[in-house]
Amino acid sequence: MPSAVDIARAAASAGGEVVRRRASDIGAVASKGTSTDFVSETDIVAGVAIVEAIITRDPGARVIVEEPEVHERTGVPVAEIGEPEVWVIDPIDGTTSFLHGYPAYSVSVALLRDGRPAAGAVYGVPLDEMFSAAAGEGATRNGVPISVANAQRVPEALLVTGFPYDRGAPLDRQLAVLGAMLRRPVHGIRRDGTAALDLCHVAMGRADGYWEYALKLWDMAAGVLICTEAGAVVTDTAGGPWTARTADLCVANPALHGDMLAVIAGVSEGP
Ligand code: LIP
Repeated sequence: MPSAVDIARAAASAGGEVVRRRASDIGAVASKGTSTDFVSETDIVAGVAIVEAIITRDPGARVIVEEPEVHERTGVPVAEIGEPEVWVIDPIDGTTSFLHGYPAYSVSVALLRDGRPAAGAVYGVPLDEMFSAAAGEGATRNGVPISVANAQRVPEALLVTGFPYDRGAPLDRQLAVLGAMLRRPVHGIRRDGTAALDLCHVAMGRADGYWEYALKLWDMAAGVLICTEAGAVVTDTAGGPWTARTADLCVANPALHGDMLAVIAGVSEGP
């Protein structure tokens, strides 16, 4: 059987080919319960291709896919996070960007073993970038090793972040932290709408750090491993250890990570 990271790359690539092929004809779009959270037919078709690529190489694989329709179409049941081995899949991370034709979206595939990422791949479709990592084996972009940048403090840093679909309390908290980072003052802040790729930008030093609230496991499982293997510290926004149930994330090289946490900690708990 191929290695877990080889399977992750093959699956992310299979999903990426579907996304690329359908970028100009994305198919039907449905709301996922809010006016800002959507799923397209392409999300589902890509998810099916990803699951099929995994099952072919890892028969009997247990999976969790963001889109429940993928489980329905493949007949593969929804796994539990805590199972010994489970694949966690986001067929299109950055769905909103994809729907609008904004070139920032990715396919994220991770394998968790006992709740910890063991292998992962994030395929950045617009730039044809395959980021991947296996635990203890480093991280690569298109096969070339990558590592985090060395900005030491927020005023030296280019940061990436994102905004939650929930425009209530999580957004209030995020806007307060965003203002504090801007007033620090940070070099700059970018928002591309795909946590998976945001994490890969940090892993290869294009961005110095990343924080975001209210994330889902499938948004970040692969990117967290890629960042860790590239030398980043990955915690929740209070500095606690990352787990598969973490939703609020802070990621950077060790020195900058501490300064980011200090800025976040200095922000009052919203209005
Ligand atoms: C997206 C995340 C992004 C966040 C968006 C959205 P999706 O995931 O990757 O970081 O800011 O609100 O949650 O929904 O495109 O898979």
